[in-house]
Amino acid sequence: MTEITAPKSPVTTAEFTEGIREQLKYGQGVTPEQATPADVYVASSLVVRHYLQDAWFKTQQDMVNGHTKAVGYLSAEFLIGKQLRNALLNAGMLDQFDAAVEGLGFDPQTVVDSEYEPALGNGGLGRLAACYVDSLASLGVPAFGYGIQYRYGIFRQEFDEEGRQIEKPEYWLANDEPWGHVDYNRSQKVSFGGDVIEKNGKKIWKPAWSVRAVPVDYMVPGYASGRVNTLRLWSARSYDEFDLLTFNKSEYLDAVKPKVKAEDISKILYPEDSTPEGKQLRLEQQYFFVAASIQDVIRVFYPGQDKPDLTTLPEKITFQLNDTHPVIGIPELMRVLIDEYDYDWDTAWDITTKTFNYTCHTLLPEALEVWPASLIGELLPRHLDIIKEINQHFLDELKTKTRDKEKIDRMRIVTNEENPKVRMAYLATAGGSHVNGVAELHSQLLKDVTLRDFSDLYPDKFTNVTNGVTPRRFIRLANPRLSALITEGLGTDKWLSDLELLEGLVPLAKDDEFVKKFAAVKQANKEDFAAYAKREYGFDLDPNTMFNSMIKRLHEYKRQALKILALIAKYADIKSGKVSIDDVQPRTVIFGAKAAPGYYLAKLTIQLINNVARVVNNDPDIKGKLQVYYPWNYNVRLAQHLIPATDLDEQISQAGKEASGTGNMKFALNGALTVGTLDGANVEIREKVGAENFFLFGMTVDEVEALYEKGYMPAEYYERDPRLKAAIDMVSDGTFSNGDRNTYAPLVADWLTKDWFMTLADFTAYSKIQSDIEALYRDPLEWNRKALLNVANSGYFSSDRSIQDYLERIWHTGPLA
Ligand code: GFP
Repeated sequence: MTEITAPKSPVTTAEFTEGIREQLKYGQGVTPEQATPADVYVASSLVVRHYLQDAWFKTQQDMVNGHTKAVGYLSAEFLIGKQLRNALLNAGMLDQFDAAVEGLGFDPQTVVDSEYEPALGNGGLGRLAACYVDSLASLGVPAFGYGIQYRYGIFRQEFDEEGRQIEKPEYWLANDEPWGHVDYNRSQKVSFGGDVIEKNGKKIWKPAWSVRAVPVDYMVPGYASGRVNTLRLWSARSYDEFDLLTFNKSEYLDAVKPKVKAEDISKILYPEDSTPEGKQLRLEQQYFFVAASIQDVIRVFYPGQDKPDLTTLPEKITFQLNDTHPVIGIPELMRVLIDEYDYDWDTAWDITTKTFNYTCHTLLPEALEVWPASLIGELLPRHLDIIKEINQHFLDELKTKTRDKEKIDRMRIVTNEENPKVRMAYLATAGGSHVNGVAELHSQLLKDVTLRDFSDLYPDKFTNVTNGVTPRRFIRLANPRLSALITEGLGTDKWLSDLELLEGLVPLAKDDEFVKKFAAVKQANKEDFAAYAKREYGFDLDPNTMFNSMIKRLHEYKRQALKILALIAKYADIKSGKVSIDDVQPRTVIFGAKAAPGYYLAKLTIQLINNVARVVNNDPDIKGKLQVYYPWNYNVRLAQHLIPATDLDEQISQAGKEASGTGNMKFALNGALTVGTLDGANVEIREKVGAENFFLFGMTVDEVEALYEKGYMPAEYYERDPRLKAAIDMVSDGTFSNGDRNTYAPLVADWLTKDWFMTLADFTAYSKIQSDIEALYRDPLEWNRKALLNVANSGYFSSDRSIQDYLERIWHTGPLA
């Protein structure tokens, strides 16, 4: 018998129905007959919040009154995706919702689809933060996610007639947003600019202006844990509109900032930062949310205390810095402790270093933030003082650890040059207890290369936590058919909170009947996706072809260029008659990616992909055997539809550049096979699922390094491989630009003369592995057996396991009693 562990619902269908009726009447002001699906969506969301309210209170009370240290996850991005279905699942109300909504005459899916996706992140980093808050709540660990409620999230991507990316503002807050509770009564003041004066030997910061940070609270219900944590996203408001009666006059004088300028702070995710104003705005954002969060933590954990004993702070909370964006929190906590609560330097430093930890998500040196000291000085003069002092203390400490002067110089937090800079990753490493990378290989490279000097002198600070993804959203919600089959195979649905139970499916890979059921799930998902793509984009996908996806930020190191060049080479093979069309294994290639608005080569790559799609899809010689689609505006929703329908996924970054990847985990867990390099978490995925169930190709980290060392000449590869040459020539000769030879010239020039991420060097190996892929795909039973083994052996990649690792290795805390 199937054992069901799904959360018990706190609500019956009748109660849910009544709740919706009430909300429609008193909240939306409509009768069920007048209501639109969007009204029912808002009403249903509020019903869910209503039933979560008590658990939310209790979680907070237990957190504040108990002795379990909480986690404060500080992140500039939380790419949370749509909330309603996820909240229903975690709270155990899915069936009640479906029945209630149907009873009122609505289609549940249409209601759920009315939700506008909060686009509060860019890619993997932001989605990881969202998976982590889900897992923290599901494990019952008290936690806050702290970030920004951007009014405009990541831009909405469109393509113009030429296939170029157009960025449109993403005004996701245009409609009712029932999940975020705006709490004006718990706002915080955040100040900027001004000067530092000295009075009685004490430094005092006299800021020039302040903004009001208003918390917007999102409930984060755990799956079957009965716990509800908080995601607190700050929204910037002007004091211009503030109620003067309740606000101290003298304070108000420095508070005046025009509404527009103040509200700009939380207006947009990643403002363009090529100008000094853009840079300043980013720093304003970073300081804004960490300063508000630190004050908020003191408010929450030391309620009503004028002189709290903040030496206990590290017992109350541990702050995880998600990349360098929140690192300004380190000098901010020092400032609060020293200037506002009169602690001496050493005590403040002790508290600070015990409270912070830092996760690094990159290996690209340019992605480690470095701020001009002058900018910090202008915007946060007191913080610059403190950073300089941290730097000095740190250099003194280093002198006690090594005599290597060059090494000490390399490790400076504030560089020693005419226009000094502050290295935020170094500040985070010096100012926190632990530093972690996000996959084994990445953590090793952090120690060996990126932060080598630090790991030499502080080896104990360094650790690894391999990323993970939540099985609730990415299997149960995204792939209900597979979920049902897994539950059938295992005889329990406990795998949803203990994903390693998936191993129980391994023996079933020998059972042809089960493998066929698994194949039928994939086929049905492909048909669903084809229908979705038709509805949403007008595409005509053939579900009887291999679905081959590459979805991730568009970046040269991720090498979308490798994929498109291989595709063009295949097209050229067919056009030149080298390959007969009848021998071509039908394949549908699907891209999803946004490029940063100022990233020229990435945008040109998008244009190329769109035009390859246009030419190939319309070429009668191809007979539909090779199809390329690029659904615009890739987001969490599209990922949830596409991942379950994918046969083959691409993880083809240059070895040593992708910190981890999390898409790779989602695909493996949904039964796609991966073609990939030995990079990031691919290495661990391949170890777990078995080398025979993973298509490996390309140079290793050592080979890449050796080639850089030797002097990489991409043109040699172009000359050597005629297929590569044919593909690049086709890009140059105007085939994909209506005869214009200039369109892609900068891209081609870069490939032939620079090609920093060695796309050309890996091309031949990548092409070769395609025949293995196609041979296996011709044997559906074997393909699906391997795909099933990917699912069965990927349980390790649950974000619940990642959080367990953080608890043991870094946070040293656990679930509420
Ligand atoms: C970044 C890294 C990825 C990593 C995620 C989460 O994501 O390798 O998996 O952070 O740690 F690059 P992207 O912004 O590239 O998606």
